[in-house]
Amino acid sequence: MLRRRGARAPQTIAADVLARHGLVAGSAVHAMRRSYRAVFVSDVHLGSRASKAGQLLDFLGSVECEQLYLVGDIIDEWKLRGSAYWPREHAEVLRQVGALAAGGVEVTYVSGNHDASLRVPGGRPPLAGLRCAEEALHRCADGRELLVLHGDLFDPHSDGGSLVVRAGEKAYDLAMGLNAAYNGLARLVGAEYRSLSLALKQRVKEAVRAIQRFEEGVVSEARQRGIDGVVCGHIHKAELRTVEGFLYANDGDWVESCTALVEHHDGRLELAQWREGRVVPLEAGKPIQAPDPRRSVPASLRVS
Ligand SMILES: [Mn+2]
Repeated sequence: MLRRRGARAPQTIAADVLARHGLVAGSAVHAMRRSYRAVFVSDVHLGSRASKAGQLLDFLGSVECEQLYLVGDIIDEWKLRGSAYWPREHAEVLRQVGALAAGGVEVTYVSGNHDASLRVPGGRPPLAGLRCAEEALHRCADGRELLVLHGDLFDPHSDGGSLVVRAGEKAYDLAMGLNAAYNGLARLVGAEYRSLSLALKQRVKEAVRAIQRFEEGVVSEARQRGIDGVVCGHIHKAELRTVEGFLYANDGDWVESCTALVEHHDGRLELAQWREGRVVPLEAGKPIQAPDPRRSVPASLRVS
């Protein structure tokens, strides 16, 4: 099937081509990139087939920042244990992160439950030049102090990959899909379908409760430490809001939603999504659209 090309901003593509041929000064290309003070990404799950590593490469290639936080589950050790799946794009993400660190970006890799080997004392960072930690403290340009951690410690099911939450979300999608057809079906076949729908609703309730408990746990940690809020990942649900006066920021994931948390140079925080070949700021509280199923820029035009 033919796919629409050129969804990425044309001037960016042109700049890439010109830069590749040495026809544009580096600073001119820089000027076309979105510039942030800090960028937070998590849950990339490199080594798993679901990882949207290619989209992350495009995203990283179109932004510049002073600090990059990798907020856990960047490498999926659980998957790597059972398979040898490691395509070029996955290696390329680590290479690109290394290049950013070498270029002066302060890169902090906060470990998650899927890359917990980094938590072992003396665990070796996957790349030279990265700061590796279980958690980090980020000071925003406006003075706010945020605890940066993956978040699995607040999920009682994290040893199973937060199955309750994910299964619940799938059930929610299914329930919503069924809902449209439900009334007709129920009339046709009766009580069995009615009880199926009730079971699904129960799963959705459980998932919503699990997410609430997670958010409450994370926020109470900020309260106990006397800081302004938390940046986390883990549950694959991007969010940016204030809970009882504390900031709850979740940078989402690069398995489904292709989202990141960004800090502007004045300290303002924002959620962003890589969609249609560009960075799209997300409005707080609005549902997040599905991202592109595949990379949107032809390989020949990508920044290397
Ligand atoms: Mn996780």
